[in-house]
Amino acid sequence: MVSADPLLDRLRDLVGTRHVLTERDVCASYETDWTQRYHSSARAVVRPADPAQVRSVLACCSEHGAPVVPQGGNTGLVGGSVPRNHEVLLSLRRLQHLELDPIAGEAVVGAGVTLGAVQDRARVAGWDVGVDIGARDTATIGGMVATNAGGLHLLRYGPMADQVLGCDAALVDGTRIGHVPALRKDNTGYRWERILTGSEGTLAVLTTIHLRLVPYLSARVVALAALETIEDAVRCCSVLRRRLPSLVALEACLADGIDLVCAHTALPQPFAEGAPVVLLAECAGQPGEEDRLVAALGNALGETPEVRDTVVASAAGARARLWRYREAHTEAVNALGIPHKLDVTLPASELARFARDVHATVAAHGPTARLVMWGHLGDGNLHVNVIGPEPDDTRVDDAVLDLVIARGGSISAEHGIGVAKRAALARARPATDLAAMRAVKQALDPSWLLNPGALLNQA
Ligand code: 2HG
Ligand code: ZN
Repeated sequence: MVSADPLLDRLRDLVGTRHVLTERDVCASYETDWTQRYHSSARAVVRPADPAQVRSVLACCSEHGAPVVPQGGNTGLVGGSVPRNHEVLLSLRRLQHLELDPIAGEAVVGAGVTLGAVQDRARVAGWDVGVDIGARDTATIGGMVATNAGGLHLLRYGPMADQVLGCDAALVDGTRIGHVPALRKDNTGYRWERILTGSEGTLAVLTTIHLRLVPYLSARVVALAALETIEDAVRCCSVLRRRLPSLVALEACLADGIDLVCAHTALPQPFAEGAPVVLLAECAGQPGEEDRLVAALGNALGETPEVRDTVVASAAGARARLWRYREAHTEAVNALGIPHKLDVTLPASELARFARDVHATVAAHGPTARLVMWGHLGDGNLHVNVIGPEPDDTRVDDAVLDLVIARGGSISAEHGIGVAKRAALARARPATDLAAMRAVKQALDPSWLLNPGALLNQA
């Protein structure tokens, strides 16, 4: 067969014909992001089997001057993992190496392994991954490190950056950097895992990650608390954080989001009286500690004057039902249309004022602009979702992000910058910071072939 694209012929030699995809229907799921807001066709989807093949693919693309977009589970929400200008899409999903060291409490994981797969393996051995996210069964460890995912347990264990002990990665020309397995203490110069975490595939391609694990706390108790205002919820979070060493999650939903989830999932309202703000708190401990956790969480909530009502669950099914009110927000919003997703952090002292003012900011974009907001309140992280404005109309995004900047917040808490927030980054970080970031990019990827257009622009 005569091919019109010599690069693809070389890539077929490297990874096998079956793993260089060009048929439009087969490529479609790699080319559109989870929100459906970002999509474009790839030159090809290339699926290397292991780190050595990743390095060869990159070397080959470099020789041809071909830009490459790395991709894990494609659960990103900022357009950072899909093509934008006919790039080669480098899918890391076949990197499935998974090795657990139950004595050290560590795991060496291929970039394409899902979080759920690591959780399953670790839990059997009494360990767990410190970060948990709703997309656990699709999101890959490589993608989570590349975007420094935060998730549901950040207040206890920190983001992905705090879980990564080391990494193996490939520079754009195929050079291998980093080393796995890594040592917990190792001060021998630049730590690549630190530099690459959160770099969104713009500096190198992560192939293997060495993770620290945390003890698996299988005894869990979840409570929903009904509150009147965000101010009350912020105060309640502070009390719970001080009083409950077993606390692992503090999430907040608002009444309109709960209504939407109930309509979407057919769940009943969690509180007969309704509640303007619903706080979800989860505590975790060793097996046998359930009663103690129920009592501790119940007492802490009971002694918090702002709390109007509570529902507490410790059995697995009942806990999952309570979590569903929170975790179903993303899918319920997606069912309304293509959302504008603004994942932001505010200082605790500004959360309530921001949550009030953002309604007016969104309403200014027309009567059809609908705001649904929820988030990881214990971390000051709100997920502002707006449905209504056209996907490529960025005015509402700019207005919300400018409000965040004015209140001393961050325009990206845990989803990254991608292409969605690249322009706003220039307003959020000083020009000197951006110039230094560009210098690092230029040094590692002189032709700007890795994930071009994501995070930074070349100008
Ligand atoms: C979550 O916390 C995720 O549910 C997704 O970060 C947030 O869909 C969103 O906006
Ligand atoms: Zn989140």
